[in-house]
Amino acid sequence: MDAKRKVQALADMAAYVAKAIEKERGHIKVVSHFDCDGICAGAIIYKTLKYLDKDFDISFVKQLGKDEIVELSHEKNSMLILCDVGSGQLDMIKHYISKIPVVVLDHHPPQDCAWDKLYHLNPYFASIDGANEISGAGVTYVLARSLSVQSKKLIDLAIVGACGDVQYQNGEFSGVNRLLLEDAEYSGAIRCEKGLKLFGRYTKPIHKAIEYSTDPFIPDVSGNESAAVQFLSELGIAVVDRKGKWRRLCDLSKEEEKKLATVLVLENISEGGTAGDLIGTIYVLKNNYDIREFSSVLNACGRLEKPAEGLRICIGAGENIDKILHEYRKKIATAVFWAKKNRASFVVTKSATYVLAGGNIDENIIGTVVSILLKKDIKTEVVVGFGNAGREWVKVSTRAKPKADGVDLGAVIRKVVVKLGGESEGGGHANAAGAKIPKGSEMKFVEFAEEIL
Ligand SMILES: [Mn+2]
Repeated sequence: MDAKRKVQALADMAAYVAKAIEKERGHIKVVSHFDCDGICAGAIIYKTLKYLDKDFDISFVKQLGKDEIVELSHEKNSMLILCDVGSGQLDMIKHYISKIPVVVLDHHPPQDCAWDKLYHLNPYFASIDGANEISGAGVTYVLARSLSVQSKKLIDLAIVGACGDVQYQNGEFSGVNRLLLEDAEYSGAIRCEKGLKLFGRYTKPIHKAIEYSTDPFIPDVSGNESAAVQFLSELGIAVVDRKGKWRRLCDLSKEEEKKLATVLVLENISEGGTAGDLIGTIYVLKNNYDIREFSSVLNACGRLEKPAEGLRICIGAGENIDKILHEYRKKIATAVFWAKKNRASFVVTKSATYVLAGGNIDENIIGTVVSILLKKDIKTEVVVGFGNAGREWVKVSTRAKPKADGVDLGAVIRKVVVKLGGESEGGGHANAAGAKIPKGSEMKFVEFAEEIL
């Protein structure tokens, strides 16, 4: 079946789910995931239920576990809508919330479980690959279209959600996401341009875009404003125009952009990347944010535990994008600073550096922090970070240098985690993988990982 027919099949199922929502007159509780995809899904359903004039409220969860489900079961709602979560928790939902209709809009692998009050929309039922071809926001969008024609203009959020879930890979979307992108371009919700793929093309002064660049990470320039200004002036690129206004990447001449691109590409190749990482197609939203840039803003909202602020930003009611990014950078910088000062507490072996951060770096950012450390401060090919995740768990994030040969961190994580009674996250990749392990088992993790590495 081609993608178009699959989408049609999904839309047909959505029409059935939509009827249940249309009929509902009581209070609807919406619960969505707190990452970029979940925030986009939440914003899509929020706007759509507003169009329909429904009585509802929305909240976000880091995960949908037993505690969250039990808490929901005590609330007085007439209907529950779950976005970007739920398909993998059906048994538990059925057990605790069997009296009211439950709508699940999710793209994670579904449990084989159904009951008469469950309205379950999942791409799996339409032979669509939920890991790569559609996100939770995409599924929610398909449903929203069934509920209201006005929801058509929310299509850009379906794309941003997919981007946040890393379904935009090597500069491309596939399957349903690609169809959504074509629709979004056609309707003008997203425009497509070619150029240097640096964040802040329209939204930041060029020296700020350079300063904040982590891909590529420019040694002695990234993270340093005056060095960024110097870097540009050495290239003969003025940071202010004739009227004294800050210039943005979009204000540069083609020649200037080319000059800058050449230097950045060389830098990126020396880090193990390719020219294609930095030059190519850019998808720009109506608010002038690149979709990748906007999805990183929403991910920052999640990691700062401010998903509701992310929703406000999505619906154009939050003007605090810069404030959020500033706060996020500060949080990351504080954590990196801690790691640099507490190097003595790391376990360093021939194969890896183990950053035992405990309560000093939280689970939301440990992955980002170890990625930054690996670029400059860590000599080994592999880094493993441990940060507390609640009272009982520790989040483990592993990263390998792009040049690291023969290392498959996904496989390492899966093997070690089974022995410790933890849970690996997603599939895991050769260069990056994460998991949760029981608190106190960090040194056991080091021991088992060393045997494999
Ligand atoms: Mn998702």
